[in-house]
Amino acid sequence: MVVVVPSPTAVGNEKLRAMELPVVDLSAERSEVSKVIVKACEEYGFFKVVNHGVPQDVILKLEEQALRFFSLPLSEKQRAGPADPLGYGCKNIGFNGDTGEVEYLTLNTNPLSIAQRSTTISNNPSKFSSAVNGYVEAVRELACELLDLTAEGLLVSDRSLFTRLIRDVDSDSILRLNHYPPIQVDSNDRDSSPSSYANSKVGFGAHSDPQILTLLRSNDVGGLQISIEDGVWIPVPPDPTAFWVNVGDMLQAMTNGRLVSVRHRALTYSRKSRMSMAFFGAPPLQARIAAPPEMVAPNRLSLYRPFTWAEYKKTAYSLRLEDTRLDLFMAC
Ligand code: GA4
Repeated sequence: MVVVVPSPTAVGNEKLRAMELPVVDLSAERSEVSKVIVKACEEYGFFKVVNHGVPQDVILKLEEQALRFFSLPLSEKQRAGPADPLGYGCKNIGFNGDTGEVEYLTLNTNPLSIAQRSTTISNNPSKFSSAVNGYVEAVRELACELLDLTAEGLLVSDRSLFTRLIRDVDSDSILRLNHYPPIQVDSNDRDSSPSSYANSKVGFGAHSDPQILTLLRSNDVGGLQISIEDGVWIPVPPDPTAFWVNVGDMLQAMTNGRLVSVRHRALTYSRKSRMSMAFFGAPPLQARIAAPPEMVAPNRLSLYRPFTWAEYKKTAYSLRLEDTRLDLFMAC
């Protein structure tokens, strides 16, 4: 059940609202789970998954490799950069001047590409690739399970409509490892508790994810926020045992706007580093994105024109992080 606690607090010009976010328990009865997923994706475009089945050791192996990489001196990390958009990036996001208090490593999820990149990332490339491959396989399975359940809940007759795109060998899915450094606090500054957000900085600015579905896992440091109403931000409490899932632009387009691609951002306000790993499930570049007949009706006409993922991705990279992009693909 989703309980809304309306307790807005002003932070600058924005409001923060404590809210209980939807939780999907994958050990529950299947038809019930598919209903909860659809409701969460319609109302929030966002939910938490528990009992997800991704083995803890698979997660910890990748976390250890990520920590090892981010602890290297900058000059060594830069061997894996600059992000083009794959590779190591520090503070610069995209190609149009966006910046944030973050460093990251973005990888294509194809094992061959991972093997090649690993040589610039680690002095034990096979250990690094094996940690990434193990994580990607497990998380891709979870993404597909969630998308199959979504198709069931939406009563889409082609149940593997979404999953097929992510399972395709040419899928453009990516894995992103993020490191948000701790905030620098003056020793006299007592007001640095997370609750005050006094020293918060933007780690990764407001945006929606262009892909189909994102699965995010972070350590026990908070910072993620979602927005379902303009100017109102809902803090997402950290939970290293769970995955946070968000609907991406492609799923919004393929459901003809029924499921919503949620705007989110990451702030840094902690004395501890925040580490997150995000799997972005994406279609192959040439895949045609269009809503299936079940998502369109006389009283719900097609909102978007058909397009390819390559076309959409190119548009996303031509714009700023916070820009809305799906509007540019509206049907006339
Ligand atoms: C947001 C989701 C993923 O992190 C990402 C990001 C990408 C990048 O950082 O290179 C983008 C951003 C993301 C959205 C719009 C474009 C592309 C930066 C940017 C300004 C890797 C992705 O696919 O889109």
